[in-house]
Amino acid sequence: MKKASSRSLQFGTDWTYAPAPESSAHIQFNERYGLFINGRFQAPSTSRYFASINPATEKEIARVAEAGSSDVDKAVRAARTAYEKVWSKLSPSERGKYLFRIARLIQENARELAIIESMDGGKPIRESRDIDIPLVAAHFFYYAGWADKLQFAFPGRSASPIGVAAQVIPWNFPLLMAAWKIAPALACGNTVVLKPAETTSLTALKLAEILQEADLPPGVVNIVTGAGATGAALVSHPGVDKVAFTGSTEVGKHIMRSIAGSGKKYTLELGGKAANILFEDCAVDQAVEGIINGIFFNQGHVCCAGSRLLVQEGIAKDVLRKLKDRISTLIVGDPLDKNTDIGAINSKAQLQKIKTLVNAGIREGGECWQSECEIPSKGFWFKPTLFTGVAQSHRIVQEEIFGPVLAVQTFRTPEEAVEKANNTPYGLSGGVWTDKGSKIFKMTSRIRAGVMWANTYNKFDPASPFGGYKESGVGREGGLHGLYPYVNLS
Ligand code: TAP
Repeated sequence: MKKASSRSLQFGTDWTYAPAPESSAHIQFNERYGLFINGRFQAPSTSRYFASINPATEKEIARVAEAGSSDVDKAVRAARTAYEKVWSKLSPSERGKYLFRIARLIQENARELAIIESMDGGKPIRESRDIDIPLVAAHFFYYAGWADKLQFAFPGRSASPIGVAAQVIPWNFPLLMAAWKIAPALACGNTVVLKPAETTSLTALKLAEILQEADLPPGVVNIVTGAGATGAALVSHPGVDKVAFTGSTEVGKHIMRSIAGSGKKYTLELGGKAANILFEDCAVDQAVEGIINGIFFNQGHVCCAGSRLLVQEGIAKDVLRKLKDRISTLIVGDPLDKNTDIGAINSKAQLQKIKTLVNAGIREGGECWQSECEIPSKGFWFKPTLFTGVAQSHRIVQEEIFGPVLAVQTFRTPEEAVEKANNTPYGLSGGVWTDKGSKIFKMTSRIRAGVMWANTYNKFDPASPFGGYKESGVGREGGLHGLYPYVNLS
């Protein structure tokens, strides 16, 4: 029995959960992974490999190839050949069959993929097992269904594929972001070169093995691993027809500049600073659970994380007390343990970024409160944190933190809540908690955000579109809307 933790204090007893780790004994990693080009793994022209480490232990899991510009060129050429000779010529129903096969193989390998995602990225196994991987399969199933029904997606118009798509993804939902990108591209008849994030390439490389098992024709999907320079070489390659990027606003702006005037189509899914808005008439306990899910889910490594809380003055005291009580029960630790609520921060650099912004929040006069939970001595961790007494101009209110840190402000009227919610450079998502349907419609129609949840938070479905306003991005992914970026319509 472990020593009483903050969780046990909450219940006034001296018990706590016994460890319940998911076994990783059966997971096999290669010592090193090559680039996946034209249907097979190959050594990079650079001869360089970088380490992919487990952020919970700081131990190396495997080494991953660093693609140079000639590798990127090779991958784009392979994708072009596959596009012209095979994929665009295949009947839509045959394309759909491949996607269904990939979806089923993802389901068959779900447990292994979930464990690798947690080991490589630091997210709790409960999330990778119950959210990430099921959604990955769901996206492939969903777009498999569209492959031979594009005439119904665009009635009265004719849809043709665009060509080669360059897709660059971040580290917070590694395999899910790959699925968001690859599935609609392939369903519409395009071929792909994907660049995963440097810290989380392993599930994309496992996906490459699944694509081999599915007998996907060589070159239809190519995966080039590496750092930012590899991504930059890919998006600016002249053989690319469409760029799909998910990541930070800073890199998104850089990409936009680098492809300006090239005629390439593009979608950019960027950062966010969402507000959860709690009205006095909301169901407070459910709302507190929603706030916890909105910001502490996946260590706050979520673009649409509810990193701001706007609470109506009359219930502010009660909500804060309940929030602190609930935060005190959250278990931070081993991502592979099924009891863990908050896993490891993805990298040392990200941990540093979180610390910098939290320190800025304290310097600017915010009142910082942290859970007293224990954290492991090795690895990258950040305790769930809450800021009160913050002003709209504070960095902690304006900037994306991408960590388990919540900034709390109060409001008196719906107008003030709308004003504050909209007053950041972002517009990706938000949440409204109230008993009144009319208030939900009034608020959601006035908040400039691509996704609004009402009396819930962080719910995803492949059939529903996702994307931002302002500096949160351009274009939509998911659902019927997610087909548009991958077709030319006539
Ligand atoms: P970034 O640093 O922007 O990296 C995203 C991807 O771009 C990575 O694969 C990165 O490679 C690559 N990259 C870096 N510099 C590049 C360049 N000059 N040209 C082309 N590619 C480049 O973001 P991140 O830190 O991985 O992810 C966190 C960000 O993603 C947050 O801002 C979050 O809000 C956003 N995000 C948005 C969404 C949606 S749907 N809006 C979803 C998830 C995440 P390396 O990793 O190897 O540097």
